[in-house]
Parts: sequence; C-alpha cells; structure tokens
Amino acid sequence: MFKKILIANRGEIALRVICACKELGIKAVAIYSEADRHSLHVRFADEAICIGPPQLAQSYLNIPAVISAAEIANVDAIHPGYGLLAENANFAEVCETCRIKFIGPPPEITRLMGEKEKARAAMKQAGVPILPGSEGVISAEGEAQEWARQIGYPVIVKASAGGGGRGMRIIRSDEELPNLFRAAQSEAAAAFGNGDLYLEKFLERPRHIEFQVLGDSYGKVISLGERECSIQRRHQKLLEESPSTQVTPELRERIGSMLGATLSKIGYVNAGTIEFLMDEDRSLYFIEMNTRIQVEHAVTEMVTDVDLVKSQILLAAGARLDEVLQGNVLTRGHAIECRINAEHPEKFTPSAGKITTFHPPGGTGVRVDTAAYAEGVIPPYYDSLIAKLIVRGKDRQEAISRMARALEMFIVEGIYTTIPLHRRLLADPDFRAGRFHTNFLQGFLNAGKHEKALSK
Ligand code: MV4
Repeated sequence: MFKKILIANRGEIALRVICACKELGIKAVAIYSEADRHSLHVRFADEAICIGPPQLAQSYLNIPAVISAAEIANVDAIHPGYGLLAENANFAEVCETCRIKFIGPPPEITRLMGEKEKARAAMKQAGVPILPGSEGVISAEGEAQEWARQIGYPVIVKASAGGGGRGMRIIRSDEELPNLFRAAQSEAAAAFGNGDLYLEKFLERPRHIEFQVLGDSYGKVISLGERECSIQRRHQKLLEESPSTQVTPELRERIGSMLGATLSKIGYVNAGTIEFLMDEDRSLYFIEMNTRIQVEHAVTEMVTDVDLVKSQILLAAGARLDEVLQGNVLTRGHAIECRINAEHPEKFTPSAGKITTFHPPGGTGVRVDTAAYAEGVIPPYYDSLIAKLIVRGKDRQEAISRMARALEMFIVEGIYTTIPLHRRLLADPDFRAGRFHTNFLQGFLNAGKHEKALSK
C-alpha cells in the first residue's frame, strides 16, 4: 500500500482525497498556489508545498512544479482529482517515468478516450450503441455534407479533441452547413489546437445519463449504476441524482454488464464514467467517456455505500475489485446533489471575495463536501464550485424534501451563490415530477425572467 500521496488539486476535491487518505492511514501531501495559502486542503494535509503564483498555468497546471513537489515529498502516488491534470495523458506518463503511481487509468486509455471520435469508434466496435454518425474525423465541408445527408438533418458537429460543448454546432439544413462547419472547426482549432470534427444525429430533447464504473488491474470492471445529469447550463451541471427515474432495474443490469465486458476488453483500470444520451423512447447512446473521478461521484457513494476515492487509491495500489468491494454492490434509496457555485444566481457572473457567514446544513441524510469557511476568501482565479450539498432519502420524494430543507438551512453571506436558484428549482413541479431533459434549465430560467418582467 502507498505510504504517501500527493494531491494535485485544490478546493473541495483536494479535501475529499485527504479524507480518503486519512481513513486509509496514508500521509497526504498538499500543493498550493500563493492564493491558496489559507485553504483548508493546506491545513488538513500532513505536508504542504507552495508550487507557484495564483495563475493556473504557473501553479496547479505546471507539470514540472507538481512533479518537483512530489519528488521533494517523496510520495508513492499522485491523485489528480478532477479537472486540472486529471485527463492529461502526458502528465500520467511523466508520473510513470518518475516512478510515481498516477491514480487513474493507464495513459493510453486516457489518450484514447480524449479523442472523442476514436472513443466512439472503440465503443461501436465493442457493441455499445452509438448514435448514427460519421466514421473517422472529417476535415472538409464536402465530406461533412455527404455524411449529414446520409444521416439526415438535424445533425451536430463536435470537436474530436473537445467535450463540454466547445467546437459544437447544431446543423439543421444543407444551406446552414458550410458556415456552421467552418465556425466549429476554427473554434476547435483555437481551443484545442486541433480542428478535427465528427458528426452525429442530433437529439432534440435528450436526457444526460452516465454510468459509474470501477476496474482493477486484473481485467475486472463493474458498474455502480447511473447518475441523471440533465439539469445543466452551458454544459455545466447544476444538479445530479441517482438513480435515474428513467432507468429500470433491467436496463441498469443490461447496460452495466455490457460496460463491464467492454471496458475489460479495452483494459480500463480505476474509476471512470461513461456518458450516454437517452432518447424519448429510453434508448441509450454512448457519447463520451471520462477517465477521472467526477464532481458528482458523491451521489453514487450515497446510494451504494462504496467510497469511490478510497476505491481509486486501493485499485491503483494493485488491489482486486473483490477485495475493494467485499461482496455485491447493493443500491438503496435516492441521492441528489446541488452544486453550490460562487456566482450570481441569475446572471451567473463569478463572485469572488470574502465569505462573512458560512452555515452548512446537517441532520439525517445530509452531506456537505466543501473547503469553504467563514472569513475564508474565494480567490478569482479558479473554478467557482465552493460546495456540494448532497442528500440521501429512502426514495426520490424524501430526497427532494430533505434537499429543500437543507437548502433553506444553508447560509452563505459575503458573496453571491447559486443557493437561491436551487431553492427555486427544488420547488418546480416539473422537476419534482422528474419531467426534464437537457434543455429544461434554459426554459426554467427564461420562465423566471418572464415572471419578473410581468411583476414589474
Ligand atoms: C448532443 C446533443 C444532442 N444530440 N449530441 C454534448 C456535450 C454535452 N455537454 C452536451 N452535448 C450534447 N450532445 C447529440 N448527438 C445535445 C447535447 C446538449 C447540447 C448541445 C448543444 C447546445 C446545448 C446543449 C445542452 C445540453 C446537451
């Protein structure tokens, strides 16, 4: 087992990994930028090393600085958290070269899944359903037009190096194609240094449903069920839940065992997430795979009682899945997570500064993952997620009422947060009935503006 792990991250996820280290009896080493000197991940780690100025490129994304800290602290492994270096195959390779275990899948797998068009082809090859679409990357408009006609409009072009919405365009006719194709290409080239695109049939009102998996180094991969992540704005999720109201036990079992077999063949190791779109007829289509622990992992932890971060560490150290899980994974109850961001709840502009009051809720079935505290300062340089409020209930209804009361009891003053938005969302009849898809939040926010205008 590892004796010492460096956590190449900050904020709530750095604290989450520290929790896992403490419970496993492993020493945790924090790294921090000059803006994070007073952060809780620095305080709760066994050692902390300052790696540079506030800007990400000079601190948390500075590979030589991160590796130097790992060498100085003499760690056995690095946990990258999410974002930052988590899906950087080159970083994982540098770790290997330095004989530091990267807690995640092998670099080749990260690289494969990072090229979305290749990931799609690999999944298709293994028999996982994908949407009708192009084969190979498309470099010219003419080629795109041929595929679009064959698939039938509407189609969506996506950046092969992308994910998260950049370099994406919805195309509804032959006439629109040339301009939208070129726009997507230059956006992808500017954002990722790679203008490769691919094309898929566009679904108008899909749900976003993802499956959590864990794999060991001996070829065993299992599924821990799904998360419903359709409540999102500009490709940022706001609220997630598990299980999905749209996934029957039979469907969960069928997709779960298919993913286990497929990812075992691919050689997947550690925690991963397979994203699907669900059509109105409840068909699931693979869109992307994430090779990291995700922000929303806690909803799966709440319904399965599996500690995913401890599992990641044990699996990276060479444990077998059977040892890690000790018996079958059972799912009980319903969990919901609200992402609390330091943003204006209507304008979504970032809100950095000093938190004057901080009262997180507690009580039965409530979990708060956060690195925020009263008198603490939210720096302007990083992601705006300041807390995750997660609840568990015996069923969806209990989880909803528990979340509503927990949101009522969550007080943050001094900065703007998205708490008021979540309070409104939890009261919405369509949300409460489980009637939503990926465009739901847009409509919900527009309706809110409309009401305000009428009441003026
Ligand atoms: C799609 C889609 C419909 N059809 N793919 C991919 C990344 C994720 N963040 C959103 N993605 C989508 N992929 C197919 N084939 C719908 C979305 C999507 C979306 C697309 C464009 C603009 C806003 C969107 C909001 C949610 C989902």
